[in-house]
Amino acid sequence: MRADSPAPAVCTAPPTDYQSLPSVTGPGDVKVDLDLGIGPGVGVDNTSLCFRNGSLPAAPVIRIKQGNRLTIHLTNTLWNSGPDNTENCDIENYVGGPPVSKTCSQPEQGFKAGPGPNGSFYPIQTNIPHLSDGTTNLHVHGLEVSPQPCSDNVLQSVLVAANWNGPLPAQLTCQNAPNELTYSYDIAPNHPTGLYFYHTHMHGQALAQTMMGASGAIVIEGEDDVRREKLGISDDVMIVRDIPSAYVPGETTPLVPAVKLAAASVTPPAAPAGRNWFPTVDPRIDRENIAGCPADLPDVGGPAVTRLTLNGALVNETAAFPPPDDKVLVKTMAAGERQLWRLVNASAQTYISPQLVLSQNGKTSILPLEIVALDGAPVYDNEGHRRIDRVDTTKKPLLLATANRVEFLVDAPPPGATLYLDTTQVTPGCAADGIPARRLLRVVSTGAPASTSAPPDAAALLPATQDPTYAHMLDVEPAVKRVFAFMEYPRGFTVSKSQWIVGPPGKGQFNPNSTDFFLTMIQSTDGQGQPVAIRPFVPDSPPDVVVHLKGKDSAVEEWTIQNYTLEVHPFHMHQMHFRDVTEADAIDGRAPILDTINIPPASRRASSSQPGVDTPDLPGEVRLRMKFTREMVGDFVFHCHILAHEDKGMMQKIRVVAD
Ligand SMILES: [Cu+2]
Repeated sequence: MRADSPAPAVCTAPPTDYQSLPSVTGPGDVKVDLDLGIGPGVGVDNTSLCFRNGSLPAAPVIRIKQGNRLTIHLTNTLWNSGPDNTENCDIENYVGGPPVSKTCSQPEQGFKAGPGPNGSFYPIQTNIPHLSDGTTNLHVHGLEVSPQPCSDNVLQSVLVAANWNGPLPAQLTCQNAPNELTYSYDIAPNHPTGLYFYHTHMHGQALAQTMMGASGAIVIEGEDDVRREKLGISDDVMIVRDIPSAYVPGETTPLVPAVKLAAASVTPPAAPAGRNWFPTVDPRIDRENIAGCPADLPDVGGPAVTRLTLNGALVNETAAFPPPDDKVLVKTMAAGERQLWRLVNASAQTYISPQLVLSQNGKTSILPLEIVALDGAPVYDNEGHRRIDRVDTTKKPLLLATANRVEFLVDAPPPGATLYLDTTQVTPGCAADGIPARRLLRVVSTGAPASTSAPPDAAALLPATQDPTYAHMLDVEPAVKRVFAFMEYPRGFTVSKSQWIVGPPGKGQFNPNSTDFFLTMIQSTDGQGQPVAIRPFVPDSPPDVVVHLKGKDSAVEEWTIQNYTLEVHPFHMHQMHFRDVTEADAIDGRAPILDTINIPPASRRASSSQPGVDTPDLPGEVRLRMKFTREMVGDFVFHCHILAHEDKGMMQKIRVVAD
């Protein structure tokens, strides 16, 4: 260990009630110093990570106007706490490969990938979890910036722990020290304005670091914000994070969810779509041996294993929902005030489904969500006409997968009334952990409303002109169409060393150490996408997908993402937004503009070889229009944003080339 290692930066203790987050900002270019540090968590003797900026009490909201450069100087002050916390194993090839690598403690076993109806199944290769050694890096989620080194690059950026004394990875030109890196991001003048976020993205350690709190918000500001401020509408940034249930005081191994799951919930997975240019089911995918569910396990999933925090404060839960008011985090607004709430689901594993509930004169009603933006992109149709979506969440629940954001208008409750922000129970599929309803926030208003003044008109927020950035993408014939598959294969394998999430797996419970997770291209009209093997992400490998711009400024492709598993997966593409053109979502050219999208689970069928087990039948599916541009030239990744899955290999590398 290096003798001169400074002590880690110390995080502020988490707040016990709702608090608005501090910001750093500037009129032009913005420079921010962040230290990745360590501090107390929400429970007793629990630890969290944080991004420290000077004496600010929480990770700052970084606010920058379009057309400027954001510079983040990141210092990793974490310590590697020893070899027992590290287990990095070589990729091992089950089919014909060596059974045990030099550095791994247990043999690979348990895959069944026998001959299939089409001659054979794709052979399957395995991966092994990496545990935390304090190495890190940074990703600016959703920002449309270069993937080159020293910009939004997660493949070559490596900041080792402050006390690192092992071999050093290659240093970039923007590194003054092995544990420091200066990232520069050029925000284009037409960059979509809205909510983004930063989090660590070290392959193998993304789950642990993000779940311990290593994230913060970014707001890209523009003309919308000028109009908004003229109307007297302030904004409030809300970060939802998840933590393992075992971290909460009074809860010990095995994990005890506080809230019981209802038998059914209001967020059903969508039915699989049909009618494609490719077969609905790829016969070379071994569906019979994909991780299944006990036939009696409902689609609400197994026990909940996570709890939530809101802006760092623990969201309390009681056995009955909703909890009494005195247990709920509270925020005050001025009577008559209208705000823009910018909400990011920065959870590592947990979906949310926001709902506004007004309690007045003994009656409760569900209020519509007035949605201005999703995933940092203003809502508009194929022509570029902006609008505010008024969504009745009792009819169309808003599902925020991990990493999704929503920005919506909220009016202070009338005097004497109470407004609640809930997240309703989510149905993530029988192979997933359960996600119960939670009451995130209680809002009360203070003072008397200004006489007779109605809240400002929401429509006055919108520009008179159309937004061309993502307009007319539905009119373009895609240059290439591709199909990708999410898959999970179980094996008789466990890691002997300490697992980051504690507790033995229960019936139907997700066990991150006995399942391998895959995201693989299986079809493509340009001839790529006939995998020789289904294999997890390998950082040093050649790209899995190559996009050719052929000398043009951009290329539009259509990607179909299929889910051959019995749980949800959020698909995230770095460096871009795409438009969701799945039939059910694309009506009237209203294809949502997103950077992360939930892929519904497969439908279930009884296993033909395992009694009492259901296996996947028809895959869940979404279809996306993507525009690759010159700014994206380089190597970057797309992956499942359930970070346990990403760490286990559910990720691929893409290369965009100019010719
Ligand atoms: Cu996943």
